[in-house]
Amino acid sequence: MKTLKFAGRYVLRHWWQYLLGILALYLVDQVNVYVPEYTGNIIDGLTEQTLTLEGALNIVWMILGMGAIIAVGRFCWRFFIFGAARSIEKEIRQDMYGHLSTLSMRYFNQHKTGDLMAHFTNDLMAVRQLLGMTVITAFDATVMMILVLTQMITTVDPRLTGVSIIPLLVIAVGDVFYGRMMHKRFREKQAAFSTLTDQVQETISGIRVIKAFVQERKELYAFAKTTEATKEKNLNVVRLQALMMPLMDIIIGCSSLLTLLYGGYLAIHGEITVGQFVAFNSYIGMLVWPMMAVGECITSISQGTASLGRIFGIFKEQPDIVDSAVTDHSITALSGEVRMNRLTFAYPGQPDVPVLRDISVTIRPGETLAVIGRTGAGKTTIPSLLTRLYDTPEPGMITIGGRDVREIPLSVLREGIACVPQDNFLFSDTLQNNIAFGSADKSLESVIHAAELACIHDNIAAFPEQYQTVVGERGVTLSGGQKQRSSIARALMKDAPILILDDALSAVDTDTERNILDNLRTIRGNDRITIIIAHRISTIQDADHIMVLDDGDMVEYGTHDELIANAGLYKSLFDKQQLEKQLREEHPDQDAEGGAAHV
Ligand code: DCP
Ligand code: MG
Repeated sequence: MKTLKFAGRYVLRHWWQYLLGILALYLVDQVNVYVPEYTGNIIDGLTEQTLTLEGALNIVWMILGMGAIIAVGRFCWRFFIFGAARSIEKEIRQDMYGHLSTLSMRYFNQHKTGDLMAHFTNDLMAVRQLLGMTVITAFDATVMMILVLTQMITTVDPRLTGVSIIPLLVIAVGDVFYGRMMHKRFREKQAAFSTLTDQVQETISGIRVIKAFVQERKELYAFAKTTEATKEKNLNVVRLQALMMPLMDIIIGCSSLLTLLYGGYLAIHGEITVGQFVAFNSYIGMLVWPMMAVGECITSISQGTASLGRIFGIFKEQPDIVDSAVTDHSITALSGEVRMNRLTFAYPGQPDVPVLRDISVTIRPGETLAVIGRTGAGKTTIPSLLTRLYDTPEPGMITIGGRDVREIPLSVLREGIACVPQDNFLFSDTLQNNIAFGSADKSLESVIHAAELACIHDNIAAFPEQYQTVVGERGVTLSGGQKQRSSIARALMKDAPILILDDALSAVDTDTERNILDNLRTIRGNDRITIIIAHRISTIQDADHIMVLDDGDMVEYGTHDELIANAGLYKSLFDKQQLEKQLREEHPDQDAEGGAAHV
């Protein structure tokens, strides 16, 4: 019911288009039913030899005029109703996109990208079909049926009408069953098609892995199986259609036969004229499609409403993390110290597995906090909580300038934090646009400045198209380190009070890393906060505070020297990495990329 209300809102906005379209449709139908009558009149006039040339011409002109009205009317109903359906499709798509982008990370973790894409393609198409073609078919079939039957009964003969439509009723009833069967097979066909696209998409995205593991042949076999299954499902649909067509012809044939026999009998006995007999045959022909349309409408309505329901499901979904009653809109910028206060957190869905436990630290403006720890220790969870991709279980666990993060307007919070995420992402766009993404100042000078600080300028300057080089799927492919440094440049463009680098230097060699860190120290000054997450000690040893995380617990905290003296986990990581560095220096040819980094 709510789904219908939801669709109704969009339809009502276009009510006048529907009204005009339906009027045009009615006009076409109305005129259409008169054509056989006039043709019949000509025939009767000819057989009875009462028709003068002038009279015939008049009728011809009438028929031509009707043809013109039908042509214009057909244009109008298509234009108005299809136009409205296309507009509604566009509006729903736009609203859906807007709504989707407000939803929280939890939603995207729980839904497959492929399914979300299907809402934008298949489901919207079914809705457009429902609001366009089905509206037309349903209305047209009903009106046509009523008009033609009335015409048959009043201008020809009620008995003949009764006899000849019996086979056509069989079509209407059979169509309902046909519709059901078709619906099922059609769904299977669509599902098979989804599987096929999924597989192609995975193969293309994972082509590097497939090649590296020499799995091309195996993938080919798997694909052959899927295409075979898809073909089979398609054939199921075709078989049903193929069976239906001749059956339909037989039934229509029966109807014509009955008309011929009984109508002929009536004509011979002078109860109807030859002209009426001919007109009646035309009417029978005109009844076929409204009968067939019944099944079509049922199928399309069931598909359309199912799709509407799925689309409405997205709109029902509410973002978890929004500004609320506690938000203080007088806060317009981030300032002051960042404090974690007995921070404990578990991801939604696994509330019994805390990934951070009882973490308390304070970072004052001008300071750098480093976070180090084994993979899965909970490092990335800290920036996720700070930017409120997830909420802390209790207020006060993370404060900025003494205010809980929930009290700070979401846009102020996120604009105040420049983050280089671990899975850095570049759009299929020019490097200039990628680096300026999210910044008000998009000028080339500022972009170059940020790129210089992130030590990526020389690389970019060496590309033939420099900052206009398009990266990503349709452009050049950057190396891992180049991508990381472009992402750092993007974050530096923002010049935010809080900067977070999440493992953002892992693919950068140690000399470049040193340069970038030196640049950071200069530009961050003594009023901004920097948080660096890393696996490599060289990245973080100069930080003011180093937090060592181990499976969600802060096992050590202090400066590099303090932690070395402490002889704990940090010291053992340090020793291990020193050893690896030594080995590398002794055998430089074995490992040129400096891959010792991961602890
Ligand atoms: N986790 C989860 N759901 C998420 C993200 C993470 O359940 N959406 C789990 C996986 C890990 C734990 O939380 O067990 C900590 O994840 P982090 O991403 O915080 O771990 P790190 O950043 O420390 O790991 P890495 O060094 O590999 O980046
Ligand atoms: Mg991480």
